[in-house]
Amino acid sequence: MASKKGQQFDPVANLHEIEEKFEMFQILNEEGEIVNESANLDLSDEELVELMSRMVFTRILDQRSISLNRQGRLGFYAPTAGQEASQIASHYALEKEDYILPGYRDVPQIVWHGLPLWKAFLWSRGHFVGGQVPEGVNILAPQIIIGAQYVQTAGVALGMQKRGKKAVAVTYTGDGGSSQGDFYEGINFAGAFKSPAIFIVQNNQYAISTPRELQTAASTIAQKGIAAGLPSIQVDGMDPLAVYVATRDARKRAVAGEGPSLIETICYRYGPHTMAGDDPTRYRTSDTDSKWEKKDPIVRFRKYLTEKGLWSEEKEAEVIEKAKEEIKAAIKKADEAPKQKVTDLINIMNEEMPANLKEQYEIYAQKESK
Ligand SMILES: Cc1ncc(C[n+]2csc(CCOP(=O)(O)OP(=O)(O)O)c2C)c(N)n1
Repeated sequence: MASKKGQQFDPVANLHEIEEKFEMFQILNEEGEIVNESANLDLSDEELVELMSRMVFTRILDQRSISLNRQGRLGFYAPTAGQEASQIASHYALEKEDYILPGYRDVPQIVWHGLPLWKAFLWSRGHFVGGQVPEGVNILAPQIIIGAQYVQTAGVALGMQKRGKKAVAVTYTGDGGSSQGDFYEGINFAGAFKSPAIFIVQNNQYAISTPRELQTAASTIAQKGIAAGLPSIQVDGMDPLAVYVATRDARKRAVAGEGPSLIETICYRYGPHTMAGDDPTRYRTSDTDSKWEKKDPIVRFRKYLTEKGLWSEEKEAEVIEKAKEEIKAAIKKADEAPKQKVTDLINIMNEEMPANLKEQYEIYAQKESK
């Protein structure tokens, strides 16, 4: 094989050259210092404070959700601590008309997009009301099938494109999800149609117990987007400012008709995979945990904002207090929802009763009336 210049083309050197080009994008370092002045950060002081408040709220929501789960008051729960920058700062770059297609760990983003928290709690309990999204809140229910939301996002983005909407479809998966067929199909399809999508891979280092190193031979997950023709970036997922800017820019390109982008956020989940019983001490060491805790997104953002005179202990205490009250009110409202009945499920699933369900419906209606 000869190159244009008549030299031998070296596919191995070519691979290394491409991989080396992926540097992790960072704006705010672990000390809370701006290390990238050229990043064109456009957030006002109020917006910076709002972003921090949302991240603090989300950390408290995680702590409360874990304890509610342990008390048997929540069902399925996938912890989010450590991923606040990746989740909340990417969401902060979105607009209300954008569509979010979340995975099971992405409940905070859909709550901040408008899903009432009490409904999110009902979703966790498997209650159908949790899946009934209010009109005008552009989200799908969290996806449990790993990677499936990637193909769905390509479809939603194509639909928005065809309707001439100036909005994007945004989806999230983990590093494990990036090994699924659906991942490749989704990014490829959206790339081919230049659809307005943003594909975010939250590389939190583990897919349950499988470490990132065993997930793929590719040295970055971001580079997978290049094969599908997508502008792709690897971002410090513990840095809220870098995540915000990368998502903002991806959104701008998508809305301008320049097609989809891929963002890999390098982050860490502090807790277990879910509350269903995995034990992270069997696949991670406390050394690794503490190495990542030093990168904590809230700690570094707190340092930065405090230095700027925008944040204080009192302000944080206020946000925490308010979060606890909101969470308490939401779980109370979830508790007040009527117990779901089989007849409810049949009613909401069918506009007209199918003949084959009629008999069963009547049997259940009778049972439930007792
Ligand atoms: C198609 C499919 N295969 C397997 C599973 C079981 N499963 C649930 S979570 C998970 C790991 C996913 O890890 P990752 O994509 O990295 O996301 P994270 O949980 O770390 O956010 C697996 C394999 C599933 N839900 N769907």
